[in-house]
Amino acid sequence: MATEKLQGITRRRFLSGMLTASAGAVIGSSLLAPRTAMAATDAKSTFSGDVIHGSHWGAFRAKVENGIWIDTVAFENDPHPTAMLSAVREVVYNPSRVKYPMVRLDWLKHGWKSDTTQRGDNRFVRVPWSQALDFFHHELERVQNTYGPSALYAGHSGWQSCGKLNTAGTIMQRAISLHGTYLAKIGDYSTGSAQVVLPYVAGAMEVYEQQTSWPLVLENAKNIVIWGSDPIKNLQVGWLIPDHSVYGYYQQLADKVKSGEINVIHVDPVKSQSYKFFGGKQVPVNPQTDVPLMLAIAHTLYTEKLYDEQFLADYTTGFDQFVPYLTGEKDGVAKTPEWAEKICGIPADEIRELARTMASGRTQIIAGWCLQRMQHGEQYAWMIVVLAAMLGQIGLPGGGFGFGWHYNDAGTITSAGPLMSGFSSVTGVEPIHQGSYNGYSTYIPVARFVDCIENPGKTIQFNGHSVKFPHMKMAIFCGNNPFHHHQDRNRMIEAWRKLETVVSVEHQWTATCRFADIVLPATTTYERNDIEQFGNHSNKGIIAMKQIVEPMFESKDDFDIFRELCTRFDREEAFTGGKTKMEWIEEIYNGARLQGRGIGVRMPNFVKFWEEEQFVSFPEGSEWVRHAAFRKEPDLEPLGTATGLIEIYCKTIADMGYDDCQGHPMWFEKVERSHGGPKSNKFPLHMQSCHPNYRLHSQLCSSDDFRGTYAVQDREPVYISTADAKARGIVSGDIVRVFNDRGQVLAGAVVTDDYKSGVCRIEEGAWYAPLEGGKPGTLCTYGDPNVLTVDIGTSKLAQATSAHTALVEIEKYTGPIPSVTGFSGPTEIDDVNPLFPAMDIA
Ligand SMILES: Nc1nc2c(c(=O)[nH]1)N[C@H]1C(S)=C(S)[C@@H](COP(=O)(O)OP(=O)(O)OC[C@H]3O[C@@H](n4cnc5c(=O)[nH]c(N)nc54)[C@H](O)[C@@H]3O)O[C@H]1N2
Ligand SMILES: Nc1nc2c(c(=O)[nH]1)N[C@H]1C(S)=C(S)[C@@H](COP(=O)(O)OP(=O)(O)OC[C@H]3O[C@@H](n4cnc5c(=O)[nH]c(N)nc54)[C@H](O)[C@@H]3O)O[C@H]1N2
Ligand SMILES: [Mo]
Repeated sequence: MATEKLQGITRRRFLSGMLTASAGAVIGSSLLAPRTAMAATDAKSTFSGDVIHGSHWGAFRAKVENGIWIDTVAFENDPHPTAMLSAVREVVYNPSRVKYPMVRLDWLKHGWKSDTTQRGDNRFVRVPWSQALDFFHHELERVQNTYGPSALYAGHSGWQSCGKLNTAGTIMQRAISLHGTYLAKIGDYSTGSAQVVLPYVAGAMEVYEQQTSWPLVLENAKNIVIWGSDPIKNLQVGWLIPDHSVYGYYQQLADKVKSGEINVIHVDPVKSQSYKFFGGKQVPVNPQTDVPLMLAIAHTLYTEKLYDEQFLADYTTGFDQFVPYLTGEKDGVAKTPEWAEKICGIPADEIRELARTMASGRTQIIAGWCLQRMQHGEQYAWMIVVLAAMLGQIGLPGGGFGFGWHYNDAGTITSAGPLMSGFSSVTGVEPIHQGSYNGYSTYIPVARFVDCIENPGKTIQFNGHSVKFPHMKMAIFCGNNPFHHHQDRNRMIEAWRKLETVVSVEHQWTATCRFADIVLPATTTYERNDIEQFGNHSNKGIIAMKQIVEPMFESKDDFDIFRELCTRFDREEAFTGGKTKMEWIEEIYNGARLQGRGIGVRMPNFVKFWEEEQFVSFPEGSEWVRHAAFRKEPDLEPLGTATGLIEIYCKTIADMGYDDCQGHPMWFEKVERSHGGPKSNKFPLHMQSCHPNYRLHSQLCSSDDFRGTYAVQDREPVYISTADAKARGIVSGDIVRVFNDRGQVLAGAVVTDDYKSGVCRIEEGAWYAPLEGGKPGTLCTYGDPNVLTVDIGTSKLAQATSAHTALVEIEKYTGPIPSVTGFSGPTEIDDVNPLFPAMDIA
């Protein structure tokens, strides 16, 4: 651990796990004084010892003394643990813990007729569990009977904890769908536009799939182009438990870059963690202008005849329709490097050089997701495929494109072990309520959900369909945090007032809890038993996730919360399937064991696994090349597109007739864009809200001690370039106000040469901490970037989030400095009659 003085503020910085030789050196010693543990625990257990568990940050052994978790040691089979692991213990004990079932003050008085402008002022009343669940059930009944299923929104998903049994969102959906049908969501925030466009273009979503094995890439690639991706930062976490072995390959890549064997190019306006880790050359493109840059590369490949005509003929369709756009024959604008330079900021000669380099040998394109999380994000994903098709190396080791390299241990070799199934949201039991949707859509694109609340009756286009927004009246959130992840916070606060009842099932008192009516305290994964696969794409084995400490306060497992809800409408048996939680874990394990037997992988029986071994590892699998089967036998292994080929021109999309996503990839101007684009006169800085280096979204933000290692004067850092800071009289350590027409936040300045001038960043997941809770436009005292982002769909095709289309201005903050409001739990009002005689929820 290094201690660094920064403008009078001490910022403890943890060395990143992957940079150190031994795991023990990072996580082993107690990094954090366990003061929160001592202060908050109500441990009844006197257990002392080590407990194995797993998380999105990796597997570990918790050291427990007298029922209190005091330290965290990385799992011995994790060669590159993340520093974030030291923050997970705090999730159990921190002051933001949801302790009891709570009901919002005015909702308790007036039920669904409450004053919804009170939401967000954080006044809540503690109620008994039975009462809270009665309210919940009552509201489900009322909404189904009064409005029908389209008024109930219960499909929202998110980064619930891992564990094959306790998947919070699945549990919630299983219980709610036993009661009634509801308004569902489609898509996700992560890859919302790529996952809609790529099946038309490349036949698969591409984003969540395994990638070519790293050993083959290291052996065959001459160039690796990392386009808007930061794998070193983003591979720290996984959807399941990451095993972090992939960092070994990145270490080898670093060696090959150093020795000149592999040439890495990072197309990124920022010097990323990956750039710093394995080096290479940076192409600092202006934000949101990658499509012009790619078009100019394509133009160069075309005019200099550097493209693979044979590959285009054999494996693709529609190049002919794309060329007239490229040359300008179609719209009078040739997409030359000179044309692109003015938009993307990269000199024309450098663009030509980049094209020639990419065509000079085997080139692997590694594409990230941030770029498809902006307006017209579909075009970027599509254009990456077109470039790779022109280079003609799709399906060769170390060539072609991949959209999932920075995610879930991708590029590791998948083991030969069985895959565990998990608890399911589907029971086969009919719901009690199956009312009519009254002509409204049965689903909404997930990132349009606030649009839906705000504009009932409005019809939008989505992927060739019309979606008519229903009147949403009740929403349930479990295992996600919309008051961090959704865009344009102030618009959201106003729209939210139209909802009659909001339920949040959580273990951290997030802003979503503050804006809910009924808050139910869930256990953390560390307070219950579960089982999970170790390694995502790698599937290295199975690990026991054993309960570390007793559930704190009145928290209950999601499983029990929803089981008890189901007893209220006589569906408990259907919910549990007649099994206890431990029986489910055993069944899930035994399913894998049986599968293992079929493929020659022997696993111990459950008791031996659970009580003694606690981890089984699987034998090595074989190396694999993405798209190789298609390249080898395009007729026998066609892609899942309409033609079975890569679609450079897509008739299906063209026939939808959308102005903002047409038959082939194109450059569209954005509603706002830095470096001379729209609105840049008023708000000159492009604000990135990339994924955090020291959190998983909003998770771990409430770990006070860990937050103290990166916060600046208690605020979320805003990274700003040296030139932009100087022009504004800002130095590192200053509290600044970041603002635009949508809102304003305080943040702590970190001035850095890593950022191109005109680009700044506040990492997503910083908790919303309003100065005046519930008031639209109020100052956020901590630095939630989604106060500043725009809430529009990417296009009519995918309607995904456009979070990364956002301009801001930054100024030194000179007003009175408010304390941070976000991390202290609810304001408990206790002078309300506990029998709730005034409640009028009928
Ligand atoms: N501006 C901007 N916004 C973004 C993004 C961006 O790049 N920029 N990225 C988007 C992306 S890609 C994503 S995936 C989303 C992420 O959005 P979310 O998935 O909503 O983010 P998390 O902070 O992981 O929220 C998970 C919540 O579940 C809770 N939780 C954890 N375990 C349990 C459990 O066992 N039971 C229950 N009941 N709750 C639990 C956690 O405490 C936490 O509050 O954010 C999106 N928002
Ligand atoms: N540590 C950590 N890792 C995570 C997560 C986390 O919360 N924390 N979340 C996980 C999840 S749910 C997801 S969806 C993925 C997200 O994965 P991504 O969306 O790919 O990740 P980001 O970090 O947002 O952005 C990646 C890179 O894009 C660059 N970039 C931004 N704008 C532009 C641009 O206009 N042009 C170019 N060329 N580059 C640009 C950024 O500078 C950054 O280096 O990460 C996963 N991994
Ligand atoms: Mo995501």
